[in-house]
Amino acid sequence: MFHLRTCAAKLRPLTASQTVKTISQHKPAAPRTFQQIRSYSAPVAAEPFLSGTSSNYVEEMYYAWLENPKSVHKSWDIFFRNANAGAAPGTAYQSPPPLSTSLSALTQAQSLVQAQPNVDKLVDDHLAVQSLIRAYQIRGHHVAQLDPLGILDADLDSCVPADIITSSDKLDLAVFKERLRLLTVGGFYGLDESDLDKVFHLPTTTFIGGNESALPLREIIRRLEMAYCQHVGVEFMFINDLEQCQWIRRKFETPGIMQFTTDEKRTLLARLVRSTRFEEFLHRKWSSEKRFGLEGCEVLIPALKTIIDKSSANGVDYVIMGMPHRGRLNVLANVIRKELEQIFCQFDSKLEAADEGSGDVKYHLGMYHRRINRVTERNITLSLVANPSHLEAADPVVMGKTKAEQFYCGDTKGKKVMSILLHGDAAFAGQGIVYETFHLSDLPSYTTHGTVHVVVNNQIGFTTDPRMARSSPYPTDVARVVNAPIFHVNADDPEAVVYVCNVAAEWRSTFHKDVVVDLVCYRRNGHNEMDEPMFTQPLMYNQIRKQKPVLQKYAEMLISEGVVNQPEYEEEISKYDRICEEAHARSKDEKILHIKHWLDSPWPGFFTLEGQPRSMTCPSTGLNEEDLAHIGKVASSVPVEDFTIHGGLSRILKTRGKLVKNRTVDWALAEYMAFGSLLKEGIHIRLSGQDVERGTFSHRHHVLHDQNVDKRTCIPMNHLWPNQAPYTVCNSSLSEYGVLGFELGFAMASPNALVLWEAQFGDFHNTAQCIIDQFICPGQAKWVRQNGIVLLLPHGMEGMGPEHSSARPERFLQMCNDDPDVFPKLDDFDVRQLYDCNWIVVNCSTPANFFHVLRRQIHLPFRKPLIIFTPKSLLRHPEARSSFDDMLPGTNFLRVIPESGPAAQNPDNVKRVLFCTGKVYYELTRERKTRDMEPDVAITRVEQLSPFPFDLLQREALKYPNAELVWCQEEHKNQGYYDYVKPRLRTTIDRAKPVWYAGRDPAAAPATGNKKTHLTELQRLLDTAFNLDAYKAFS
Ligand SMILES: Cc1ncc(C[n+]2csc(CCOP(=O)(O)OP(=O)(O)O)c2C)c(N)n1
Ligand SMILES: [Mg+2]
Repeated sequence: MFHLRTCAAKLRPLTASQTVKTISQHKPAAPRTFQQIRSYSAPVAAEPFLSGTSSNYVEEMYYAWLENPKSVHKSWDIFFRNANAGAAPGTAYQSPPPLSTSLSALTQAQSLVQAQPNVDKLVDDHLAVQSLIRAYQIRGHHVAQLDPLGILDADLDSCVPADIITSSDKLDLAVFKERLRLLTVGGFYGLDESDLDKVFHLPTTTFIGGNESALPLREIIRRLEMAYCQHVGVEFMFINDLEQCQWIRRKFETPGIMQFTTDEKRTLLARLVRSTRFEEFLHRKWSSEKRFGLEGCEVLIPALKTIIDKSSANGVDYVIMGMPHRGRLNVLANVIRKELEQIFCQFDSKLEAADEGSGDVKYHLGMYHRRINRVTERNITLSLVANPSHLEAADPVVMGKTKAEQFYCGDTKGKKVMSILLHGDAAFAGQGIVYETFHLSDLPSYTTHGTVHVVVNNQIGFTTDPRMARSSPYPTDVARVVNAPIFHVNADDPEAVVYVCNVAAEWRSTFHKDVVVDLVCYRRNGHNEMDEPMFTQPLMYNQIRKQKPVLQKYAEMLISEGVVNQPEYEEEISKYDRICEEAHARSKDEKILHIKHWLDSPWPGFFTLEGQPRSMTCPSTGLNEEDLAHIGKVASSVPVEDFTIHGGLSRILKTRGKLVKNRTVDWALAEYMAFGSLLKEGIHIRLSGQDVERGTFSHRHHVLHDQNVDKRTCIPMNHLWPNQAPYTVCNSSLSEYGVLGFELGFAMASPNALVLWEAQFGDFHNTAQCIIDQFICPGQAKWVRQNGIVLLLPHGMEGMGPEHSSARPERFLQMCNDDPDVFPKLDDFDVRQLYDCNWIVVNCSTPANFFHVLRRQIHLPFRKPLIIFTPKSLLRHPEARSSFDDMLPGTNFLRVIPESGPAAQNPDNVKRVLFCTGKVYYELTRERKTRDMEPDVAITRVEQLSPFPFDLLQREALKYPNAELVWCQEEHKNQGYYDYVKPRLRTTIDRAKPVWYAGRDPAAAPATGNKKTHLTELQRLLDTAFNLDAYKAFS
């Protein structure tokens, strides 16, 4: 196979003007009709019927005949065959045979046709040309010159597809001829060299003709090469929508389309100056600091600015961005326009942080900025979401935030708010979250109506060569699953890059679908500025050393074109250098670092101007009787007419109705009450996760389905109050990482929404661990950004096996920031302790407490993530019910539910206090009753595990002076809550007594798969809990 890629030395940007020039040089006389195409010796005009307007008709017949000779009348068939075969003037036409045609007349006509072997070739050749055009459209990108270094193939394959002819003025004619010969001999198209100057009609699926409808083959090939095999490789033919394919073809095939005005070229140069000189400035000032510079892809800055300009011109006024480390500071400085001094002072190692928390390194911080777009003179808000080092993890977060911003401004079509995601080549191909995020892109409750993805494809990931980093041809192949067009572009051709970015932005505003720009570039330095790339990529880096920076190349080109002159260019450079120097001087005045200046999602009005909560109190989260009754009524009815629900559901609603009548709630009703009341208060609620609409355990039923009308649904929660906030409940795709990230992003946009993500079973949050570890747990500490997301994690040992039992409370508790050994010095544990914590972890044992904790989440004057271990069997447990009395005004969430039975009446006689949380409480009380030990054993429920209720548990522990203290859990000893609770409980009593353990033994798996073993284990733990001699041997 020939390797026809050109080497780097042959690379030069092909400008629109060149394109136009070369095309016009080869331009053939404009052929319109078939007789000219073939230059027949017999002008068909000599035919008596061919005159004036009839020629259009004849043309139409001819094209129809070309496609299918049988589609036209026999007389036309014969006529065209004769004409094409070179019949003498006036003889091509033969009267149609009369109906009673004699066999001899037909035979005569047929013999004339058969006598013309060229006829079949004509048809075949046209078909061959159509196939050839299609081959370029499908596979042209494989031979596009995408690598600025000229050493790697962007698709990791040096072969030229067998059905593409690569002629080129750049290529050796002999090579071209050989290739053509191979194609001919191989019989691919049946074309040969002699066909190159024949003129072919162009199908409607190409725009290479411009105003021409036919071109010589040589020109067809040349124009296809111009469109598909230069510095842009367009991957789009997998899109199964004709209009979209046509749109893209028009954008890339129309001759001369890639034209730039002088002003546009100058703007592009100025942007390249900024991008390049910014990195150079940082390098000059802090040569040994890591900054993950953009060198080798400086074109990213004009690329992003183009996308933003174009989108702004199309009506977008808010762009939310996510990006990894590479070039982040440059994007902050030159795209978002963060003050340079704020960036520079991050390099000062002596500056102290003014904010609480850990802070984060400078190339992870976010930003929010509203300004005028200089090109469109329209206001634009730009936000770059802070991100962890975990590559691509911010993708769904950006999407969620974008969705929320669209939601809050009523932008139902994504016309005003959009997202841009940046990626590295290795991460884009390697990280599964990219795929998960793509799969959210077209789901009604998750779509952001198109994201523009930009890949900084420097053809390396740290030290790993792409051939070791992915199995797909391109790093962008994942985008094909959603039919997103992918534009690969040589990043050393700034005009091609800007053109492609314009098309990408236009695509997004036209079709509201994702699109990918793959900037094929290189990395001039190592992975970071301290890294030595020659260890692992010696040849590549030898080439890189020889590579002229793109700014220099482009400046030289514009100077040679007379677009700018040398002094103007130099002045542009010194102007920006001066800006940097002045900002650097100012940065020295900064005395302190404020991470809050890097906030990506400010919540105006929610905090004081100093960023503090407006109060440190939380009102009662109770609700008046009428509202409880009203919500209960709606929850147990179908609020629309003529709507038939499933019989089983009717029974469920009836049961709900009875509960409401008895002033009681179960779990589902408690959730209804919490949601319904917050909606009345204007709080938007969004509940998302797998199968949440009905509820995995079929207890929720927030979306009713008409049994007779397909897709007719009703959400009673949206029929509660006249001016209520909207309720969104949405079944998600089967993704935890993506969807949790999305909801976290949604919750970032506003404090006035209750955003909940429910795991199907608690342990499935495993696959979203990155969002939990990198964003939810430390988000505020790293980025001074609060977030009130709620995680509902079904948890509990029900004999269902190891996989569905544990939401892994131990992991969440291990990441809580409260000190196990220090009793907090606080006047107010109710609110202040919550303010100090990194997240709240609860396990409610009653529906009322679940109701309160959801409402408290919004009524707190600040936002903290809330992790709730939710029950399974308790959803239907007859004792797991709460009275309206526990939800009325004046009631609140109970951090601890103390013993209130006989043991509490005579505390001195109590021999043991069992501390527990969640569902095991019901097993313990039943067992205690069976054993008739109510006066001997007190059972105290810890409802809020973290922050730990030191104050209340101290009270409980001291109340029973003669009792042993035991932590009882159904989980295994190395799991659950024990390790978290034990030291803290001991702190409450100054370590005066031991805290014993009653529960399952340590184990590797969360639960047994054997039902009998499960029950035996349960009985054993209950035996320990109520065997008053159990710990004697140890004390
Ligand atoms: C999830 C994850 N795994 C590994 C890393 C470590 N890491 C940081 S950058 C990098 C290479 C990334 O390559 P690429 O995506 O091509 O971006 P580039 O640095 O080339 O711009 C790696 C492996 C990480 N940050 N996150
Ligand atoms: Mg890379």
